[in-house]
Amino acid sequence: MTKKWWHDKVVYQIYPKSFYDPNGDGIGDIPGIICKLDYLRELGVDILWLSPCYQSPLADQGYDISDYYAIDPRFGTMEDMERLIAEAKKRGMYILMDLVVNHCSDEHEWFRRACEDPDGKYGDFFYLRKKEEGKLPTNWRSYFGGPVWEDLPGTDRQYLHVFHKKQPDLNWENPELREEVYKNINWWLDKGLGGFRIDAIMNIKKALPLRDYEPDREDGLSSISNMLQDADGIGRFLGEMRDRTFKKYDAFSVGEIFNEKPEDLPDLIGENGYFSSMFDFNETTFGESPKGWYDAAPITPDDYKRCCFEAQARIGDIGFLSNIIENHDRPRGVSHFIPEGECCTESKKLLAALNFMLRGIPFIYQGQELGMENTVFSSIDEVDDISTHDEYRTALDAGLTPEEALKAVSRFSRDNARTPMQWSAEKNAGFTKGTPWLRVNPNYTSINAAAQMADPDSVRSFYKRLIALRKDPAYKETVVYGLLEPVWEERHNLMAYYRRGEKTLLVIGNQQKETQEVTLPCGHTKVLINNYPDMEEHDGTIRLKAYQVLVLEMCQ
Ligand code: TEU
Ligand code: CA
Repeated sequence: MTKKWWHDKVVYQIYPKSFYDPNGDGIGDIPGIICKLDYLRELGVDILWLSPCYQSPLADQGYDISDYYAIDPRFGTMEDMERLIAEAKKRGMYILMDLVVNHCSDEHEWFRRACEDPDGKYGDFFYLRKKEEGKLPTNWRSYFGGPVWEDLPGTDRQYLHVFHKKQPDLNWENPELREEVYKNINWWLDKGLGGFRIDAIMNIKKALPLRDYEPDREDGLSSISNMLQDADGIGRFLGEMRDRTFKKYDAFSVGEIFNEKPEDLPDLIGENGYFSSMFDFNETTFGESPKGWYDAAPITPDDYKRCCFEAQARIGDIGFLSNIIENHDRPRGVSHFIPEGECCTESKKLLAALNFMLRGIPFIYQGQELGMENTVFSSIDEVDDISTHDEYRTALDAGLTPEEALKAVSRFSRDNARTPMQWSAEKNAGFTKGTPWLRVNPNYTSINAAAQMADPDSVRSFYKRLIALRKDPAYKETVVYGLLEPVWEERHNLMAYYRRGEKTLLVIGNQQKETQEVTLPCGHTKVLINNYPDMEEHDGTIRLKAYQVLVLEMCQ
């Protein structure tokens, strides 16, 4: 495998709106990120991925862009963005922006011009169809609920939106549109970005001609995934985008890719793949139901282990996955993956180490390093996220009571990850001096960065140690490139694997509160990571405490 500059990096995802708000309008901003660069440098992360901060009506919190060349004034100015890139560079850090080009905003100039003249140049930037009385062009269900077709204002057409109706899909079949996208990417790369995280990219290729699919709910509509399975030929677009943009800059690109076929992995992230990396969503999507969030199955520690190993086996030596515990679309990982009632400092550290030591590029979502947890919603009115509102309606339609529906969607709500970053025990968790746009999680008085920075046993201090191990010249080659080999796979609530490179490391995690023993196949020379002050060992047998996790250097 050809070595790349991003292989040994650690990425930190920032959700700008909820990160830090120095000017007190309740909305996090780019100057706020600059204020916290030293905090991030101290943690040890190298690459910062910013969720969108382009000009946007924020119908989907910035994933609806109305000008790709402007920063939304609520987040700052273009000068702030340039300053952020420069200040990060001074600290040896890279900035990634979010590339959202499956769709734009209905307030983008292209869309306005399409409304003015649907038969003109910009009409063909979108998927427009003649409106027919009583019949939609296709029966696809939008990701955010309801049909994907909406009337194009002032015309006799309808336009396609696989996400929200304020997010019209762009027509990638049109070469002029593609040119606009590449121009935009290169414009940003010229500003000195390290690369992009690429949003919802597998949706850019539609199965043509557009047609109906088998309805899969009572609403008579069909999930977008049914259409996507039928869509061939995305490689032509992705390869062209790579060659025209990322490749020329040796930029890092990480694709948000769902439902890929195993045989496509080499094309996606292999040598000269379309992307540098792609997320492993195997764990986060486990248990999802086509019916909706209310019907999702919980994930057990054994499922978690299986999902990780499956993803690792599938990718093998083909390329580098990007490993996540959570992101801005998911509940907090510690609340989701740790069995109910057992979320504590030890179990949080265990989850951190088991994920961080996998082969691939570790991503940390803001607050994950503190073990931030899901919040509590006492009413659906406290929820901002459009996806949660849609899933709530779906649950009610399925016959759940309002209380049951709220409980069901609270487990998955994207707002769990979007509550303000917990900086300190001061008012509003030190996030803002004004009124935060989304309520702060009330547990900030005990879970916050200030307290954890002062505590060598905090979750954050543990993350720092994991990051330091990845960068330690003695272990780096093994942690970054070492092959992963599962061990004791059939044992219940035990996840263990070797990383074999220049050295041999053994990662062992006891995923339960009851102790359990493992007998090592050979001796070890060093305990590199331990979430307890000690390790109980007799004659090569280790007695693991509740949620104990270890990284051992083994005798060769
Ligand atoms: O998410 C893409 C995606 O597939 C979503 O449907 C995801 O499964 C959903 O958010 C779960 O509720 C990306 C972004 O990460 C997300 O924030 C955006 O809302 C979406 O694209 C549209 O841009
Ligand atoms: Ca602000």
